[in-house]
Amino acid sequence: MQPLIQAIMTYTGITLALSKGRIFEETLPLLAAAGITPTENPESSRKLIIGTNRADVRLIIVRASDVPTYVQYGAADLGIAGKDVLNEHGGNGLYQPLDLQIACCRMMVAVREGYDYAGTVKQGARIRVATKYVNAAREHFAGKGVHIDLIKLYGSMELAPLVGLSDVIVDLVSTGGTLKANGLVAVEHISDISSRLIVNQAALKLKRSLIQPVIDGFSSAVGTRGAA
Ligand code: PRT
Ligand code: MG
Repeated sequence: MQPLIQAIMTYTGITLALSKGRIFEETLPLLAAAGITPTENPESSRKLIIGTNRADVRLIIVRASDVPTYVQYGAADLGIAGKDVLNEHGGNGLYQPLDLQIACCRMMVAVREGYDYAGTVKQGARIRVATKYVNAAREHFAGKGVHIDLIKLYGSMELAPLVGLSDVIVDLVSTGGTLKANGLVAVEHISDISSRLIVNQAALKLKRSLIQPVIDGFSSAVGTRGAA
């Protein structure tokens, strides 16, 4: 086996799964509080396994929606994922010790400007809903007693009502700029979203001496920020 592959496969430290972009950026201060500094920036590096200043801690960079899967199967010991992603994944076998209060946004129902959402709901008409968040959407509309046809998309949901694919979308909104730029308006708030630390339960038992200090470091950083 090549030395690099062997080192990767026989790694005995802990592995934290993260996605690039906002989650990585907002996790950096938490990592710093736990005494961990990545040796490379995933935005500029093509590497998917990133070392840190600590020989016993490494990061893997995966798609946001794949983070729970890596942790569930123990390919990563810990991960950071949005509540939206965890809700769609189901969270099976994952311990969620901390709300990190990062990458905050709201899950909303949005429509084309001028679309009579309240009227359509009142009439009891079926509504076509395009979204990546099918579990959340199903749960939300079932709770309201509204019948829907769900159309699963993987991104750019904002386009769907503009070209007649759907009547409404369920999407995440942070500044509201994307909705506005596409002539959409939010008509209903479904839930507040933030990112959670997730931990593989078997790994927590086997590697508690390495994992618990990371949980504690993150926890005190979140607490301090909340008090500031
Ligand atoms: O991009 P990719 O398809 O790989 O996956 P992803 O979109 O799930 O990942 P990423 O990195 O974009 O988001 C990671 C996590 O950040 C999500 O799972 C959320 O928990 C959280 N988050 C916080 C957001 C937003 N804010 C957000 N604004 N995720 C996505 N958005 C998108 C939203 O879908 C919409 O298209 O940004 C757009 C709206 O932003 P505003 O500021 O214009 O309102
Ligand atoms: Mg994205």
